[in-house]
Amino acid sequence: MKMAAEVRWLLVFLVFSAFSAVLGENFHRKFEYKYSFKPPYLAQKDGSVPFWEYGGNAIASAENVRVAPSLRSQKGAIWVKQPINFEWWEVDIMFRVTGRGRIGADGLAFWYTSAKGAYNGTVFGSSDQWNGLGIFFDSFDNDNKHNNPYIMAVLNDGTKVFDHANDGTTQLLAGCLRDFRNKPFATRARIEYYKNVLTLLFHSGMTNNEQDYEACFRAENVFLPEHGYFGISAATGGLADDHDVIHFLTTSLHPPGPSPIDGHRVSSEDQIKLSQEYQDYQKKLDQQKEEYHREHPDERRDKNEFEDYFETDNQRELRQIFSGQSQMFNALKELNRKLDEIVGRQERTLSLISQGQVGGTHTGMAGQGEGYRPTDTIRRQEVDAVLNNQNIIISTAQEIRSFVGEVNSKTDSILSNQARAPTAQVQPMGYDYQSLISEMRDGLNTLKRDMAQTNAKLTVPDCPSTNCLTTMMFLLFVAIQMIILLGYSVYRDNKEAQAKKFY
Ligand SMILES: [Ca+2]
Ligand SMILES: [Ca+2]
Repeated sequence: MKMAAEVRWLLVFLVFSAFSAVLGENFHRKFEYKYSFKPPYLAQKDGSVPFWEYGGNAIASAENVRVAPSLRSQKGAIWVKQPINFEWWEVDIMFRVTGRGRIGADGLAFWYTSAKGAYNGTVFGSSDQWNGLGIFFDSFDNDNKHNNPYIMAVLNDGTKVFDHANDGTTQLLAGCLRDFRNKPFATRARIEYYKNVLTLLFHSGMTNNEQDYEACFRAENVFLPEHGYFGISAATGGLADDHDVIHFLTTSLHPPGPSPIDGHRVSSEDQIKLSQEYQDYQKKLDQQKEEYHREHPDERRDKNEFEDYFETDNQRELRQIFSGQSQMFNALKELNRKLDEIVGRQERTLSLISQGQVGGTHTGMAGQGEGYRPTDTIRRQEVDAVLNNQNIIISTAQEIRSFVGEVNSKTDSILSNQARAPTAQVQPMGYDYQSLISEMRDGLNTLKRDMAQTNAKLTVPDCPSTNCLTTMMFLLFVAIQMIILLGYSVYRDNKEAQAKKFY
């Protein structure tokens, strides 16, 4: 029993750990500030971006990095100073590609390569024949297949030359058709590289909702060089867009489980260092502000402050249009979701019906679809027939019952008649008379026998051969007896009549 309990606990533990492993894609995340930039104060006063280097036609401001401005044939790039010291990562880039033309050029590129690329290269502003990953936001449709703007990932081992003429379609690992130009809000790309799976989520910039990322692609078995460099580049051609990167946020991803102890220590050290740096930076900034205010008159400051509160009619109109549009977009999205749900249900129902048709009409729930009508009609008819039959049976049974009752009563009467029959038949004469008659017959027989004996006695000794008592004499004797009896009875009747008269 003790063993069983232990086994049970082990099972519980195993199930629990399996469950947590399933849920356990919540790897450890760590924000890597040394591989990131973001506003405000993206660039310092001297124009440098901490931990980054930019060149070519790129310009960094406090709010963004204009990697390539909207002028013809511009090329620029920004590369991180240090190679990364972690294996898996996620990079979130917020950018805007804007231009007055209906078509723009050339595009923006995200890089993760074994070495830093150039600042004025031929592939979206940086080096060709790179070793690693390039993700291109290609605005211009070079191959004229009407499939741009396009987002694509291209892997290179340092040997391939990018196929600009075909927009890289012969080389791409994965991609998706997305319009990222001239959006009301900044567009975003979230690139994740974890356990050799590369995914790209894209935020269309149609809403201001932080959660509106959609999958662009997912590629497995992607092997990137270790300790590479992050970079962003952009280029313009005959047509030109502004290519602004607002933020570049890097997060290192660590597999679930106990996080490395030294990593923890380093991060806490880093935190202390970072907060120290931040405080220093803040102090410097405050000093600069004070100096600025001292140097410049108040009116200018006021003008700058109030600029934020005003908007032109066009701006207001646009803002209202955008807010209305984003509401419409949300409503449409909700509708789309519900429609999907309905379509799903319909398909499920259809599959059930087809199952029902294949498996016959009498398979429970499945038979209720197509088989409903004929089955029900037949059943109704059957029910009607059964009801009719039942009614007939009932009426027949009633008839039979009444008939049986009749028979019963008749039998009763017959039985009672039979029971009364002997009395009824013999009643006029009376039972006593019968026995009296038989007695009288017996008596007469006895009398005859006695008379015969007497005759024999009389004949043999005393009487002559002729009878002593003749028949005449006997009859006479009987007649006299009868007369006496009659006379008595007449006398008795008269006496009774007389007695009745007295009353
Ligand atoms: Ca192109
Ligand atoms: Ca194309």
